[in-house]
Amino acid sequence: MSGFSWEDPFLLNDQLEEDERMIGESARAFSQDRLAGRVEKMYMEEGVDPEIFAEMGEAGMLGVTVPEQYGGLGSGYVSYGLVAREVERIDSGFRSMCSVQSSLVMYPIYAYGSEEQRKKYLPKLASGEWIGCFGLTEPDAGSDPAGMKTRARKTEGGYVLNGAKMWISNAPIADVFVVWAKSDAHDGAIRGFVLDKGMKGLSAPKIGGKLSLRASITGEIVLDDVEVGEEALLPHVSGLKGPFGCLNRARYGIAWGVMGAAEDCWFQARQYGLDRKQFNKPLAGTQLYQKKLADMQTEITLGLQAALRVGRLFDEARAAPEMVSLIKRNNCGKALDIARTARDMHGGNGIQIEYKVMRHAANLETVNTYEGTHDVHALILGRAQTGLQAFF
Ligand code: TGC
Ligand code: FAD
Repeated sequence: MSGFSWEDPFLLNDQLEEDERMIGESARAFSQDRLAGRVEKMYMEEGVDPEIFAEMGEAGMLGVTVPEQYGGLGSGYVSYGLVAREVERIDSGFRSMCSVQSSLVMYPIYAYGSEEQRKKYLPKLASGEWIGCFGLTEPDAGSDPAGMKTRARKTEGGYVLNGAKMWISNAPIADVFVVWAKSDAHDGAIRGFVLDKGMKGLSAPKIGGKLSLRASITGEIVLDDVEVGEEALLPHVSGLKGPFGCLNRARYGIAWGVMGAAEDCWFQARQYGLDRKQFNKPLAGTQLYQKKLADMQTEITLGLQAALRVGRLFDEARAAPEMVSLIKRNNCGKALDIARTARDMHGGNGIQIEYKVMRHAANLETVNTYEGTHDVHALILGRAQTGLQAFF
């Protein structure tokens, strides 16, 4: 038998290719050196620092799976997951910025866009010079995006867009807006449009007062008779499978990301228990404390292994959306439990910003909800095994 590595029980690192390991290590160095020192202030002030996009771009962390000819890294889905894990180890809001840019803005432009759209947008999104956002959710259409009210009306040479999107990450600082609307020119099918900041009738007011994901800016998108040319339409996809194709990738990245946040909570809780004495002994020397640490270690180890498996299947083009639902749901739910437990294990100190665990727990409330809630993914998995849809 070989030795046991308590922080990497199944030797995940040994299962990575050399280039994946290097990308993961460089994402860790970037996140620790450039993000860790900024997060507390941003979180407390609900601040935003658009410069982070350019820094991430320079570090090669945007568009990890997009081919190099368009400014991406041309790497695989395991590498993308490893980047998400390292960024979310610092804060889910920073990972959100990354996921939206890479999976929800660059991916649809790459996969569904014209060559002109790819050349115009992808290099500047990859460098972080431009910031992107993705508008699917509406005030009255969240879990049920098919119920959206946003409309694209055909005109000579283009479209006029009207509607409102809600809860849109990055929107108030975005240069590029990927927006989904029902198009009357396509029998009411959902189509994607790429809009530029400054278009007449397009605005993106900030949503303030969030108690979660405070280091990531969120807004509405208001479309008031926004006129666009034919070149704004994403030509190569029609229907809900367009936005869902993007969500499959972002949800997959989240499954890795939340394990990073959970690892941070676990490591913090372990160290706190070793340092803190009550009843003349370290908290970590009590049975209840150790059971909690063992549960954290187990769930994180299994969650990372599952994410790696789905990443490998993604790279082989054999990943099914239901696999992504399974790991998004499991890993988010488990990470949220771990963060709440870590908060408890810190006692009163656990509510302080400097101990990080309550910030992670508050963030993970959002991550458990966006990109398909925990229960919506249960319904997707329930439908897949019974053949019966239980949404309505
Ligand atoms: P349904 O009948 O199931 O499907 C309609 C069409 O879509 C296709 N489809 C998929 N295609 C690819 N991948 C998937 N995962 C797909 N799921 C469905 C399907 O094949 C069908 O195609 P076609 O050609 O036959 O028409 O649709 P439904 O209306 O019954 O959907 C139900 C449900 C619950 C599965 C779905 O609506 C859902 O997943 N709801 C959750 C909504 C959601 O995830 N919103 C996310 C908004 S974006 C966001 O949160 C970003 S946060 C970013 C950050 O800050 O990190
Ligand atoms: P609802 O759909 O109203 O759900 C409320 C509750 O009802 C949930 O518990 C849900 O599980 C449950 N429920 C819903 N339907 C059923 C059913 N059929 N059976 C049983 N239970 C059900 N969206 C974007 O498009 N782009 C973004 O960039 C983006 N960023 C976000 C950032 C933040 C900070 C947040 C909070 C959200 C963001 N979202 C974004 C929106 C997010 O995807 C939605 O909030 C999410 O899909 C849930 O929709 P909803 O909030 O309308 O909740």
